[in-house]
Order: sequence, then structure tokens, then C-alpha cells
Amino acid sequence: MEPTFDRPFPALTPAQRYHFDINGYVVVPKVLSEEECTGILSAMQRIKTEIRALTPGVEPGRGEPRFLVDLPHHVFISDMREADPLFSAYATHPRLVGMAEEVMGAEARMVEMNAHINSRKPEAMPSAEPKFDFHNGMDVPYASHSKNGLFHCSFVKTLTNLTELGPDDGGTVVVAGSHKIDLPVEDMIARAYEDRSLIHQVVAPAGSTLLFAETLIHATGQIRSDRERAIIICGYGSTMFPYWGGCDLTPEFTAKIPAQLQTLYLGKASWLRGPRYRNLTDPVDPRPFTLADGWHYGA
Ligand SMILES: O=C(O)CCC(=O)C(=O)O
Repeated sequence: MEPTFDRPFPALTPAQRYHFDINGYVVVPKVLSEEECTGILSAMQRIKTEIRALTPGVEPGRGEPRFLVDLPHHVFISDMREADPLFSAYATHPRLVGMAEEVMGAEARMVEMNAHINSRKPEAMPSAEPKFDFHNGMDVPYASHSKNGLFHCSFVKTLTNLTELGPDDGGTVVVAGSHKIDLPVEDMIARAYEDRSLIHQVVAPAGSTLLFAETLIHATGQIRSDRERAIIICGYGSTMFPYWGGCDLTPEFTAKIPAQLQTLYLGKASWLRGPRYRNLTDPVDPRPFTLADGWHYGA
């Protein structure tokens, strides 16, 4: 029998799905265990050290991760898909892929694989009313549609905090509800600064996943504590979307991808998007999935 990629559907409880529809995001706790967070975090710290050790001017090669931001208090690492078996296990975690597909209403492919490790900006005075680097990744009319009364977005992220996020620890901030409002982004950001109750911030134990539509306006929060924040992010898009990153997979890695994960990694040269839709009240598929159920290449 052909192997299949078994992932949950629906992956969200009706209440999680309702929260997502209203706000454009939902925080799902306990997606990763403490041990899984520690493992991914130490792999990220190793990658950070390795990139820092590169000779200045030497560009990372194909398949190798790189810094998109390289500051003393903040590194933004991109193109991590091949860099450690735990990252591939994260990106193929059946529950995470299931959550992304539920929001997309379609089969997923990976379009980004990134991480942030950041701490308080040394020079910045913590502010009670900070300004954020708000942005979204796709516009509402092009990226979204509805089915069975539920919102869907063709570009979705699963962002998991590997460190605990208290109110001062810089959790992601979002302009709640902006995922479905077709107005100029700068106008919505201005309204959110006028009424800060519109800005929601992730406060969650380590191992929680922020699932959000990329039409949602979002940004890194302000760190006021002495704690380092570490998050891992996988972006998923419709299977006909290209990978949104600088770096192709190596042929060696591509050759190892199991048949049932080829579409997830490589997409499809076809516009048949594999629709999958739920009703709000459909119960969640309760099967437990762990990082070990994802694909650890070379394992
Ligand atoms: O650092 C964060 O919390 C937000 C990350 C972000 O803006 C993104 O993935 O697009």
C-alpha cells in the first residue's frame, strides 16, 4: 500500500476555529512538549553560532540557513528546512500541517521556514505604548475566501514559542480581526494605535502555537524583560505557490523526501488545490501527534 501523510482533520476544536474566525489567529497550547522545545531551541542556537562563525562575505550555500536580520540582540534565521532533522520534523508535524490546511481550506505546501531569537533592544526605553513593525503577507481580496460560513486564507503560519512568553517577553502582536478587512493596512494600524484593545499579544507557555492567517496584521512584540525569546515558524501556502525564500533545497535533501511528503515540500505543478472544508461544529480529530510523527530526515 502507498504510504500516506496522516494528519488530523479538523485539527482545531470548534471553539478554537471560532476564535480564529473572529480574530484571525488562535493560540493552541501544548503542541510541543518541554523536551521538544528544548531540542529545537538547542538546534537553533547551534545554527546561530555556525552562521556567526562564517567568514564575513562568504554567502551560505544552497540548502543552508542564513540571517535575514543579524543584530546583537536579534537574529532572524531563514531557510532552515535542511539545517536539522528537528526542523523538518517541525515543518511536517501532522497537527501543524492539519491546522494550516484547515485554515487554508486546501492542501498545503511549505513556503517558508524561519526562526527568531531575540532579546530586549539594548538602547530602547521600554514604552507603555510601543509602536510595532506591523505588516501582513497577503492582501484580503486575493488571499481569502469563505466556505460553510468560515474564513479561509491561502497563506498561513504556525509560529511556536520555544520559550515561555509572559506579558513582558515580546510575544507576537496582532491587530485582531484585520485578517478579513479590506482596508488600507496603514489605516487599520492607525486605528489600532488609537484603540489599543485592538492589539492582542501572545502570552503563552512554551510549546504553544500561534496559528494565523497572513492577511492578519502582525509584528514582533516589545521585550521588556531580561528573557531571551525564541520562536520557530513554518509558512504554508496553496500547493501551486512557490517557495518564498532565497534558497532552494539541495538535490541530496530532495532525494530523501518520502513520497507522501513531496507535495508538502515541493508543491505541485497543477492548480488542483485539494479542497478540504469543515463545518464549525464538526468535532476536532483528537488523535495525539508529537514531533516524532513528523519526518526527521536521516533518522
Ligand atoms: O517575531 C514575531 O513574533 C513575528 C514574526 C513575523 O512577523 C512573521 O513571521 O512574519
